[in-house]
Amino acid sequence: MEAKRIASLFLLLLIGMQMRGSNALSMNYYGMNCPFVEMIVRNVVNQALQKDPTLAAGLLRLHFHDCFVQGCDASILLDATDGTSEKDSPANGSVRGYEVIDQIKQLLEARCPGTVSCADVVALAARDAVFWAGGPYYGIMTGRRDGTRSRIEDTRALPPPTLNTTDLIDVFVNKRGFSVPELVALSGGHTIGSARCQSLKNRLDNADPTAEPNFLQALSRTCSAGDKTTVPFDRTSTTFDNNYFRALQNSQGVLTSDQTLYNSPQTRMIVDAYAMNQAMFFYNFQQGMLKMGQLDLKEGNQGEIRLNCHKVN
Ligand code: HEM
Ligand SMILES: *[C@@H]1O[C@H](CO)[C@@H](O)[C@H](O)[C@H]1NC(C)=O
Ligand SMILES: CC(=O)N[C@H]1CO[C@H](CO)[C@@H](O)[C@@H]1O
Repeated sequence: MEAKRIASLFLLLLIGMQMRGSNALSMNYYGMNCPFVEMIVRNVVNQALQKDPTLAAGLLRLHFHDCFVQGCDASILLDATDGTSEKDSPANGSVRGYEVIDQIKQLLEARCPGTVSCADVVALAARDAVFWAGGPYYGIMTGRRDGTRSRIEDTRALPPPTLNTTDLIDVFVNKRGFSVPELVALSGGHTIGSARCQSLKNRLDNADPTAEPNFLQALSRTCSAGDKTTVPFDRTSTTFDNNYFRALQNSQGVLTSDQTLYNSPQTRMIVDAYAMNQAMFFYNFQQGMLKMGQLDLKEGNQGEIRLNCHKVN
């Protein structure tokens, strides 16, 4: 009897160690030392989005660009005096929401100094922004640690908007371990926000045949105002819904990397499924976000809890 008890205790211990994994993220990581962290993040995000609903897209993109470069370590937030940090890269041009992260971090440092990482703030803010815009709510693990490296050349890891499905599958599936349905769902992040004309220039210059002609003409007209002019990704660009996929079905995707998902046999059926079934899109988006939020995390005690998100301690 006793031996059996000890064996099952041992088993529980093993499972516990397994669940903590190599990078020690967990649910409610700050439960003991900063119990109100999620409430503080949510309040600041909600207030900021009430003032400017378009910032939801900024906060979501911030998390994506953080995680795809050197892992989710807030490296995108670091400033360089000589213009050579990640945020100085053209790939990060138009990334928005930095001031919301700053405001959250300031409140957190007052409440529980030196406790909550900037990378966790970015992850939580993205989650809350998606929910605020009408998307799915999902619990996320915390305990990320902040990195100390932020180099402009590392942003090569970010996919350019000219990629076709084959290349997107290489970046997301072969290199990062996402499933193809997760790749399509994550691209559905473009259900909120907008792109600058410079990001879709390639389509106008070549009169992209995969774009619906009237739509392309409208884009050209809008973009005659200049490269910095913005174009919404879909009709409801502050609402997180599945209209993005309907737009793709109508050949009204904004970027090459959007429309290609409908025009390629590997992903067309998935676009159709999400256009028909929003719950399926939400579920796979959530799965993809959970995976994205754990890309290349710092092991053990590597990294730090940055006191000011703009600079290393
Ligand atoms: C699949 C590969 C992807 C490519 C090639 C791509 C590319 C782009 C580009 C070029 C822009 C417009 C930037 C500008 O011109 O201002 C953009 C915006 C955006 N991206 Fe992506 N993206 C990708 C995946 C993702 C993912 C995975 C997410 C998040 C889950 C995401 C979220 C966003 C959001 C929310 C915006 C709008 C930002 C705003 O309105 O400020 N993107 N993306
Ligand atoms: C995708 O683009 C690459 C170039 O980046 C090209 O070599 C490849 O043939 C394209 N694939 C398809 C299916 O168009
Ligand atoms: C926030 C920020 O620094 N963005 C920069 C991104 O890269 C472009 C192009 O190099 C800069 O002009 C932006 O200032």
